[in-house]
Amino acid sequence: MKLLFAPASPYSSKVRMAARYLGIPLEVVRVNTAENPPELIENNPLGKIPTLLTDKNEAIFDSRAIMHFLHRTAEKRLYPKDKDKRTDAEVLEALCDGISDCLLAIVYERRFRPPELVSQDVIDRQWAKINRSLDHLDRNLPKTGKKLHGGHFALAAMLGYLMLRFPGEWEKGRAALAEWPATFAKHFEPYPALRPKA
Ligand SMILES: N[C@@H](CCC(=O)N[C@@H](CS)C(=O)NCC(=O)O)C(=O)O
Repeated sequence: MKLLFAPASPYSSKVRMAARYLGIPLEVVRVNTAENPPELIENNPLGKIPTLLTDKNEAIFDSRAIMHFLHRTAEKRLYPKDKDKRTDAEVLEALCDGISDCLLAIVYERRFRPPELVSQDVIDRQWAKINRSLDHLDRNLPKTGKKLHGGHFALAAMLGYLMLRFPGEWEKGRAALAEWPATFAKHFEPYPALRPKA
């Protein structure tokens, strides 16, 4: 299977980590979404990554659909069997992906608008959501051991994106959250290689 991805993308990082954890090999193809590459837009009209192309040449997106596809494909599980634990894992993933959405909105606001049109109000509104959510995570970190699930990978990818794009802007007063990536890396060795990178 082939994954259209970019190294800095938190959602791509999440999916790559999950596939590695499950032992599913992926051929990764780096794309630049800004250039609308034909292989991407012909398979995903949204032009977003990650997009997975299966061996039957079906296109699967977005990252959560890919995660659930990987869960159904693998022998090992990516989401807990217990219903309540599974809901907790899915909500954690939704929260972390939602934070990544806010972070990306800030990055795009600065990257794609002329400096005089960048809206500080838009950026502040996103930071308010991010700060509330990071405080919540700092108080409610998931139990992290050998058994990992989709929520762990979404959290690791989102924190990796924060470390890449916003170093020094989120750690203060959130010691537990700031220490979590090191704990995660002890249980998932490929983290340094697969976390979001420039
Ligand atoms: N909800 C989507 C979000 C994917 C997304 O926004 N990816 C970004 C890169 S990190 C992208 O493709 N941006 C290009 C664009 O929006 O045109 C998912 O979970 O896969």
